[in-house]
Amino acid sequence: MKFTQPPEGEYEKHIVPVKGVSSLNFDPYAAEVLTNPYPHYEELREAGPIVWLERYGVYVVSHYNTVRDVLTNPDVFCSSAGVGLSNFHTEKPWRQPSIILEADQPEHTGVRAVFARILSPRALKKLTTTFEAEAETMIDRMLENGECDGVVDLAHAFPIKVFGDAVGIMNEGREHLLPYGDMVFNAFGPVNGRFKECLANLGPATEWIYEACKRENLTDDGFGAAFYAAADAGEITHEGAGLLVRTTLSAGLDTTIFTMGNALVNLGRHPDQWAILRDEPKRARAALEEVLRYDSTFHSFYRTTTREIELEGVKLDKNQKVLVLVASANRDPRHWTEPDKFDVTRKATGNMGFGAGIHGCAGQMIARMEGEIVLRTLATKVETIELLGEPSLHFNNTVRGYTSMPMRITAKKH
Ligand code: OVV
Repeated sequence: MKFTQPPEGEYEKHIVPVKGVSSLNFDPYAAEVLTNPYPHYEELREAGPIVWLERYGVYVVSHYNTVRDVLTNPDVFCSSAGVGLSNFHTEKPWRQPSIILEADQPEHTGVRAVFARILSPRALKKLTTTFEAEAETMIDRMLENGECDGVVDLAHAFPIKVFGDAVGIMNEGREHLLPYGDMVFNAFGPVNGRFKECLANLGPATEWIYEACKRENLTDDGFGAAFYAAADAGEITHEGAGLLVRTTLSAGLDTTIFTMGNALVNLGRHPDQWAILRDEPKRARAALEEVLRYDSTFHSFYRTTTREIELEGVKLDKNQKVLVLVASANRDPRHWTEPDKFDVTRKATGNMGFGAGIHGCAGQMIARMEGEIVLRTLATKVETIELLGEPSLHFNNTVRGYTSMPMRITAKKH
């Protein structure tokens, strides 16, 4: 594998390309920023709707409206140059590009339609009872023990089991899913120490994923089989079907796992908000939406300009990378009232945790379904959640979540 980005510490200082735009030495990937990014995002928003990041030679947009404008204008802000810092038009991608994430119209359109049909609400409906039964089993087991790890026993275990089964992958080797996803999400950022360490520890995960995506290794009733059936029908190629299985395994685990962990941490830290949900479990969907807004799992990705364009009064060159900070948009006081308040009763829909526009998360229906079922089942069965010590934060260039969260839970008395 060959990487064309300069190694850490050797980034040249990029000169501000135009007058009238703030230029900062800010590093959105610094460990200190990832530990608590929100005060940094506020500073960034205060510096302007579009800011030049000297260290990486990219613009960053952090205001709600600007983020939405960029995401909903895919003809100018494209995805085919990759949605990470690396520019696929000039640099070799670390893996074969995704045919849905890293593609533009018109090629993207048909692929997206096939993917959307296979993961449509109608197709998901028949999974509801299985997902609910699994959530109940896992939460009952946690209640029996009292002391448990919210991430390991639930946030991690649940998607690995139910989403893995829904795609139809083999049971053996599922421990490779998370490290692979960690690599995928680190690779949207710079080739920094975090990226290199992740790659060095990846082991056989990439090869395992490659095997898991093959038709002969999939069950005949999952999403994976459905992608291959679409290939048989001539809607996509057979290679494309395998790549769509890879998409589900790249995008569908770390994200949902971290989101459920973030939900548990934030509900554990805000007992008043937990009480509101516990007293009315039907609030689960709205509470999940507030978690996605308040502590977004996906923090950032990039777009690349296809031509010269003026954005917020700044003239951007063609082939310019723009960092789109969705987690900052979700805290922008220009859009939200008291954005730094975790409030499960607020109307958090319209948050950009799943992106926006034609590339908005294609798995958001199943992601919401998993999250809602887990939160509703918790709210139905659990009385108190007590965090035992600090949860362990996981550091990744793109996604935010926890690897461990010791807690004590008690059962509701009926
Ligand atoms: C949204 C997302 C994240 C990571 C990977 C992919 C998609 C993919 O299509 O492979």
